[in-house]
Amino acid sequence: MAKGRSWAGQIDQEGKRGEMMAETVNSRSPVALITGITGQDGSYLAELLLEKGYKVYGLVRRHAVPYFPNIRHLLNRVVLVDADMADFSSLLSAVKACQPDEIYHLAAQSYVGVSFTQPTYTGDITGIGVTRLLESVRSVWPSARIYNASSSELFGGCLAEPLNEEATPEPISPYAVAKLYGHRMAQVYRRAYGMFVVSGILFNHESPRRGPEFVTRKISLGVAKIALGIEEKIRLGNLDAMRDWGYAPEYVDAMWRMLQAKEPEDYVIATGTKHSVREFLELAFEHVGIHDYSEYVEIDTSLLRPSDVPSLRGDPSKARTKLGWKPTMHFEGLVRNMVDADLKLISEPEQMVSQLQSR
Ligand code: NAP
Ligand code: G4F
Repeated sequence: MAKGRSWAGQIDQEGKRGEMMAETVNSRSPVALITGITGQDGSYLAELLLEKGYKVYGLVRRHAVPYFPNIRHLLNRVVLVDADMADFSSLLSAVKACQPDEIYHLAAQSYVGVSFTQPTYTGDITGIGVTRLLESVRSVWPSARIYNASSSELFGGCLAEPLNEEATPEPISPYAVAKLYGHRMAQVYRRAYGMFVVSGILFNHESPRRGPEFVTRKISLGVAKIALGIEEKIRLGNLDAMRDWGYAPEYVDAMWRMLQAKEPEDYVIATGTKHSVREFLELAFEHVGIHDYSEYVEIDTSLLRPSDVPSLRGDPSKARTKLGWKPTMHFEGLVRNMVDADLKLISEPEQMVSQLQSR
């Protein structure tokens, strides 16, 4: 395999350039390694890269019961590699074995709430994990282009909106501090070693593959269960929090575009609009014909965070101008899409059972 293969260059509005290059210039498929392939973003990204003709490796940690619902439909099309973000030697071996052109680093303890109860674990996996990966790549395969999953949580304490790449980070959770550390280390490896490392500062993005503890999926699942008479209530915390919610499949396309750009730069990816948890809740219930949700929702104070980000809204202008990226899914469509998917999932329980797969 030739070292330093690259698709560098400007891409057009439709992102066609990479596809064309794959067909006409590269004699063999580009190779991608995805950490966090079993998660929401990893699964959509794997689909996107397979469509574009990549050979896709996915890094997975050991599970007592391997259960990969998000990628079960891809298991015969991707190669899974065992490694853990806590373990440097396994990451080194993975990078050496795959020799990827592009690495998408998505693995993390990604739940903000848990970062308050597991702050050192979150620092280790979500923060130091980035350095373990960067150092592995620098040691054995430095030509790889690396995407690092940064986060709008960096700006949790910022009051001015919309937030762009120039905003000064003000993290207010252990998760956000860990992400800021990873974000800064990515910049250090870019500057110090000339590596092609970019961070995507992604605002919240959701889908039917979102983990069930995150508020949007918790609501879509809860509403579907209530509509089908399986449950009576949803327990929630802060309904006033506002987020800039986009659609995950569109956000993984932005990740890919960042790695096709000429220069490694960091980008904000967001819709530029925001809504409250309460609005999400109202729309989700409306969608199943319930016009007053109050009897179905209980506020559980144990779900309130020690410090909660009140509001986030991003400015994706740079990504639009330089990457030709723009979101198309609107908030109402996202809510309906998630509720419909969960109504279907719960109505067809055999689907859930068949998701228990061994590798
Ligand atoms: P997710 O669904 O929670 O997926 C996290 C992935 O990380 C899973 O594949 C998980 O594997 C893996 N992982 C966790 N700990 C690991 C470890 N010790 N070693 C190896 N793999 C490990 O997250 P997501 O929503 O797809 O987000 C992807 C990335 O973007 C994350 O870094 C997240 O923090 C960041 N981010 C997400 C959003 C968002 O709104 N979704 C916004 C900004 C940034 P298991 O299946 O084994 O648990
Ligand atoms: O859905 P959430 O848990 O997402 P949060 O905290 O915004 O984090 C997500 O987005 C970040 C990007 O901004 C990512 F970096 C991160 O990895 C993750 O993907 O909570 C959203 C809001 C919070 O204010 C929370 O307090 O919803 C509020 N909320 C209210 N009740 C709840 C609940 N959140 C959860 N998870 N569960 C509730 O019952």
